[in-house]
Amino acid sequence: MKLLLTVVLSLLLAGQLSFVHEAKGVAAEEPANPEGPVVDDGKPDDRLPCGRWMGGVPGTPGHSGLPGRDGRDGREGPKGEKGDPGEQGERGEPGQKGDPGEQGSRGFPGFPGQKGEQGGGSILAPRSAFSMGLTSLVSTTNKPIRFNKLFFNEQRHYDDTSGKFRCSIPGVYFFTYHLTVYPKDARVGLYKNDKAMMLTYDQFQENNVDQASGSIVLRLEAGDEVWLQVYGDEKHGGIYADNTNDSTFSGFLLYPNTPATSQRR
Ligand SMILES: *[C@@H]1O[C@H](CO)[C@@H](O)[C@H](O)[C@H]1NC(C)=O
Ligand SMILES: [Ca+2]
Repeated sequence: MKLLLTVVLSLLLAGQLSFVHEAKGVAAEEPANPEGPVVDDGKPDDRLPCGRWMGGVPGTPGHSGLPGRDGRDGREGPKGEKGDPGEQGERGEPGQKGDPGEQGSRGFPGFPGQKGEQGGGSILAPRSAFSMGLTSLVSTTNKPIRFNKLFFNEQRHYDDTSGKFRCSIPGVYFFTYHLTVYPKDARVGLYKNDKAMMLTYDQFQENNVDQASGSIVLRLEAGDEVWLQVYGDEKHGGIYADNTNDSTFSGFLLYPNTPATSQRR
């Protein structure tokens, strides 16, 4: 197509050139290019009408013209096929640690455990407990207070004649006392085998009734004795009781010694 256009343009240009030669009256001159347009060199007369001219030999094709301008863009082609997937990228650096999440909901309860093995020793647990009270004012200061009002003394480990608890089952014991103080100060000691383990002091207030109390946990061996006794002289013997104001002394075995623990104190 482009070639054809070039040929047509060349022919047109050749025609124009021959016309120019005639118009300037230089048609007689031999053209520099031997292949240039051949002109009748008989009698040049540019005033003669074209009709009278004899048809000459066709000229040689002219030079190629300048390249034409670019054509318009073609229509958009159909969409191409999907390409192959790209290669996997390099592994990135690990991110920062996130905030702790919220606590989850409570789970289901677990299955019950297996039944334990039968324990050794006696089926009946060793027992030792007492709870005694006073029936009247304490008059003596140099010997154990005799609690002879019975609340509980099934094993008879508390002796209300001597006023002492006597240990039969080695183990750990709990003792407690709650005393009414009247009409003078009270200072009482909890003794274990002639040694005061703890002391309680209450100052009596005039026109009043006071209380003194104490508690202790002790490990005892068989034969150990525990009791309460006024600590000091007679002016500290204000330990009192009547029908409506009790003073009590209680104790019980918390747990017995195992064979391993009975060695140590
Ligand atoms: C014993 O308690 C009663 C109230 O129950 C009281 O009126 C009385 O004064 C108390 N006894 C003594 C010696 O204070
Ligand atoms: Ca007091």
